[in-house]
Amino acid sequence: MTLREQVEQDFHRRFGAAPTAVVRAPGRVNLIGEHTDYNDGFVLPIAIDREVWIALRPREDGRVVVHSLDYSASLSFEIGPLSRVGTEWGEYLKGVAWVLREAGHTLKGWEGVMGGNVPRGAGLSSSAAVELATERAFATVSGLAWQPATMALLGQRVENQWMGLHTGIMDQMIVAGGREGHALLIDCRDLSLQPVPLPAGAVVVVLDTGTRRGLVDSAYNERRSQCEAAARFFGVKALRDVDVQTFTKREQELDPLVRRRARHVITENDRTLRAADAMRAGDLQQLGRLMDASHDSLRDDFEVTNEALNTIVLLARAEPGCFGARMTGAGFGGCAVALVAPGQAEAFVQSVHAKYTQATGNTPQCYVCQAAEGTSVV
Ligand code: GAF
Repeated sequence: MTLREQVEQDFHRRFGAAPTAVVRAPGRVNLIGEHTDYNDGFVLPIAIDREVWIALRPREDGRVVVHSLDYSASLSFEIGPLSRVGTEWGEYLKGVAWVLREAGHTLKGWEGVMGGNVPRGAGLSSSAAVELATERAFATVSGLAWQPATMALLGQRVENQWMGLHTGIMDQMIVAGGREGHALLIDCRDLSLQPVPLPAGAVVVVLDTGTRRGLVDSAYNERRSQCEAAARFFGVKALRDVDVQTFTKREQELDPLVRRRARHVITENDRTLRAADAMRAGDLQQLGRLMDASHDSLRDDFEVTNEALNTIVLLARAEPGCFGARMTGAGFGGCAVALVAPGQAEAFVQSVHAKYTQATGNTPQCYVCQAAEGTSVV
């Protein structure tokens, strides 16, 4: 049974009728442009065919009642002044109600069933998928206009101000605005998007190391502060405003740690723009080389990889048909992404799975994914 069928069936069982709407929001894999979004830089993610689904219908009493299939738990709250009580899954839904009201919207209540298959804490944006699916549910029952960038910014506010995580805008932008069959080159300063078709000569393979990040928030915030220190040194608003040449001229004046952090971001922005060009030109060798260089920079300069990510990336690169591989998302665990020739993808997945299991004792999840459409009502 598909996820859609599961949430619809469970809805029927709980509420005694068919849902009046079904909404979905995808997870994402970032192909390149890591830790650049909060530096006003460039990213090149795809929305993937791993999703969060909600089957729902409006309620007349101003309450939201949701059952989560994944947590086998229900949540019920009244739309009105809300307070945050923890970090549970339900806080994302309450946070969305809070942010939409803060933005001046009048919300109607609804009841629904939610289920998803975006692995949690794996760097595939399961939380942005929950945020955007919930926004779409509220928008559907309350008649709100759906403008992806506006909704992405509100989703980011939930993350930043309700959940207390100081993340950038990439995840919500791609989850809201993804295009089937395309990556999106996103300018994280002005939020403009350029869809770039995925070349037919490659498929995207997710390699989940099975390791999960710990203590990421503090390490993530520390990286942000180091980037801000570097921007102050160069006298610019964000590292986006420093090009590779300017950096090379003055890098010796920087504190060595801040220098490495800045070098990653500045070269990564450059790689991301070149990667989009390579993708447009169908130059998969070049795209793969840039992905490899991105990983090495995240490992050596930005220091956000772990042993498992470094191992799976090296194993992937050694396989026939692999153009390039790198970690994806915030790092410190979770997933890598590889670009692989379609005819060799099956053998690639089997071989990386076996070799990684043997090398680390961890069982990875390796699968080909498709570039999916952003958040939608079906
Ligand atoms: C996480 C954050 F949520 C994003 O905003 C981004 O910074 C990413 O890490 C690193 O590129 O997914």
